[in-house]
Amino acid sequence: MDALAGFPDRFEVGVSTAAYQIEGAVTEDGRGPSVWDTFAHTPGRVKNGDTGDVACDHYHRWPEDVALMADLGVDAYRFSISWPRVQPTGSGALNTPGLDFYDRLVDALLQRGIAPLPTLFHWDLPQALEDEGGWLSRATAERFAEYAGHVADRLGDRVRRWITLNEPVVHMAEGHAWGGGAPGHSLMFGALPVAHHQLLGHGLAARVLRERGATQVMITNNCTPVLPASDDEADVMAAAMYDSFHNRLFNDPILLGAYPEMLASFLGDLVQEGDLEIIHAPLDALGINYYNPTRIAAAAPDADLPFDPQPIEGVPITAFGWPVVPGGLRDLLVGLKDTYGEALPPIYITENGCSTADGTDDAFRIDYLRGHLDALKSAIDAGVDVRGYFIWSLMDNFEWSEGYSQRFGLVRVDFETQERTPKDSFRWLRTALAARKPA
Ligand code: IFM
Repeated sequence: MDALAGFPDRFEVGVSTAAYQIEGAVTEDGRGPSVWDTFAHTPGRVKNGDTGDVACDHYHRWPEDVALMADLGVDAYRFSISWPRVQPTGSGALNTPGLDFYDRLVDALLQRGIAPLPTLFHWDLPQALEDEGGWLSRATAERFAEYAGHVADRLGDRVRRWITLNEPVVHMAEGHAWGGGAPGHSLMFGALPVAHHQLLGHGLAARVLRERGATQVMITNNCTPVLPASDDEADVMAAAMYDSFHNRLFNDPILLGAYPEMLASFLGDLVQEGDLEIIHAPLDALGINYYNPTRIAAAAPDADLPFDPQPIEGVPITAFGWPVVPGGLRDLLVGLKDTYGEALPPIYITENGCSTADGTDDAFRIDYLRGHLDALKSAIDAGVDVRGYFIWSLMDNFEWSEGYSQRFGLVRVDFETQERTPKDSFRWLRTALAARKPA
């Protein structure tokens, strides 16, 4: 059992979840509605009409979930704070029972020796803020920083490291460009303000968190190595455009203090004096979520967007239909080092995992994780400073517009009874964690 052998001392292994995907209890103890409550309750938006109303009922069953993590033996737990649970309308009054919930969770994790790694925004914007323009409005960046301060005021005596945003590209693209996720806008390139305002929110929140004693501030970006579908110049250009849109739009301003050239003109007047300095504030570490590479061809001349994603043939696919390419993780990390050089801070893989068919026999997931850990090791051997690896996800949960149809968990959840059953991958990982030599 050597999947975790050969990693640096103190390399952290953890599991990830997100509030709307697991908590349920959406109307309990003063929580306000989020864009995802609205979206999921809109007929036709989510597969089978599923919602996060109950999800994994983690709001009530968290002691059992913490016990599962302790049994698994992970070093850390990445979870997200539900903004509408702690500040129901996204500004003004706080909701004490909501803050109490995270307070108890943090204490329980620390008692079990599991380091908490909270993400402050994983897509569940308070609906009241959406009604005022949401992330299309610059004011939301300021509200986000205020909210970050309130959470740090409550948890900052025990939590010193934070992730500001999860995958701002996906929230921009799915939520505002193509409309497949909440809040469901289809603005195409008109969604770009959502990128700038989230990044500004990150920068403003980073300042506030540091003022409250944070020692490690991160952002989590979803990154994909982009492969042109052919050597044809049009495909190569389209791939470069996609790379700018998906990866560089979020990495460049944070790491280099500038937007990628290909997109800068679309952002125009949005970027006010001083914004880029705020966004480019020192980052202690970069969170990367990796699932697969993306193969891009040029789109038809009359298409809405200039790039056209193509299937990747000849590799296994997950239950979701996503290609499994572990080497893409190595290529991505080495590529980031080549692109950003000294500007690249230490990296944490804050999500990696796969959906598999329902059941507890998930040899597919074990192969997937083993392959990606090997690829990660080879990136570290090639000189990339990677400090941790978090598996998506601790347990089966609400997979956004796919509802409960995609199962990413190390633990199976029966959504009728809420029974949790560890899968084979859970036992595999537990054995690998136990076999690690103490640092
Ligand atoms: O479930 C999501 C998660 O919320 C964000 N990253 C990708 C996962 C799998 O789709």
